[in-house]
Amino acid sequence: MFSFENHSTNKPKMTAIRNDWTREEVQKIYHTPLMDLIHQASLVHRQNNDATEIQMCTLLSVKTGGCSEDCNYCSQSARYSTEVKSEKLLEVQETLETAKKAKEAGSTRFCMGAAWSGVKDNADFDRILEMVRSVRSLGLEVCCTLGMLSPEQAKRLCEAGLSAYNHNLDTSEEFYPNIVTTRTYQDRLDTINNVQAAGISLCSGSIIGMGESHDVRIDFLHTLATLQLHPESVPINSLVAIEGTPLEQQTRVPIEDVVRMVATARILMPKSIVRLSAGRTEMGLAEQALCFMAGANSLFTGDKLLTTPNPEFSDDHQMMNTLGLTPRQAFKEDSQWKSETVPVQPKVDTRIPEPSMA
Ligand code: SAM
Ligand code: DTB
Ligand code: SF4
Repeated sequence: MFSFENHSTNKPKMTAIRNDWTREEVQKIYHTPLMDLIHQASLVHRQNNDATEIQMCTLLSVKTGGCSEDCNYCSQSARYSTEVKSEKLLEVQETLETAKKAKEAGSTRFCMGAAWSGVKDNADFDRILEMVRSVRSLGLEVCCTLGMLSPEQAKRLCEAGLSAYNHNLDTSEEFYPNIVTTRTYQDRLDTINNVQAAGISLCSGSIIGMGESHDVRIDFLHTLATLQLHPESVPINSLVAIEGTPLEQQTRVPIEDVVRMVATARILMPKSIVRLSAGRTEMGLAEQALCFMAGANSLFTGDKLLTTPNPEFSDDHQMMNTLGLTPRQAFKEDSQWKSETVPVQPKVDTRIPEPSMA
């Protein structure tokens, strides 16, 4: 049982990596009074990571708009009338130029996004593989987010040098059909499994502020934290309400909810990178500092996410200087997420039973 009661050493009793969290434990952590939750998450963070380091990742939308899926939050779905128009896949050279600029600005991970439901085995995929090889040759970690992937496609991306694949569960299984109807939660889990089985680090997180309850967030966190291998990174996105989408009227998610989400993720997945993701243009320095205190240790940097604005590189450098934070180097502690023993079977309970007291 997770406990905060070890006040003598001021350390939580358990910071081992666990994937057997019960829903009740997750609920208890999530509902801990906020200042205590931040404190506990901060202790877990400092016991497991260098809390002065922040990973800086830069996004580029290499294929924008025209997507066939109906994700209610997304500016790129062809089903909604938004400002984003459908474009062709970028050329390798153009992508490489943007990656070089990101590296010069201090970014160590470059993430390429495509508004696809999934990858198809065609010339566009071959071009993506070429992009992965060229960006990797710059000495950057390379991430892609291209929608659904087959085991074979995951293998090809791994061979091309992909470091991580972003595929968000976004919310709980129960709430998912309120947000997306053109694919299932199981489709998301299948791709996640294919990514990990190929030996690629998994990046998977959530969006909060889509009208979901606290229970939905707890269910989501429970699903993620009970994966057999935790995601290497966990982006926490606050909804950017996009005009023309079904979620256009959603109000901004309160900062205390973002902090609570970050802190609970940190406690449940002590060694995963927790990334403060979409929604930062609405946050000030003090708000972001609370998130770092609660265990966030990564940012999307650069003035654009995929289709929406993000703080400027220079603003983030200034914030990090003020807070005494430094950029995390590329490929640090990479190997622990590339286990060759990643299971592809359904989960089994591997806990050793407690000895009977009778
Ligand atoms: N098409 C691929 C997919 O859906 O997996 C990759 C791109 S998709 C835009 C990547 C992620 O961006 C989504 O899963 C979601 O978490 C996040 N995202 C998209 N639109 C967002 C928005 N308006 N606000 C916050 N996060 C958003
Ligand atoms: C993630 O979790 N957030 C990023 C990245 N992974 C691909 C995307 C955020 C998108 C925000 C809305 C937009 O810019 O279109
Ligand atoms: Fe398409 Fe991805 Fe946007 Fe959904 S989130 S509409 S799959 S680009």
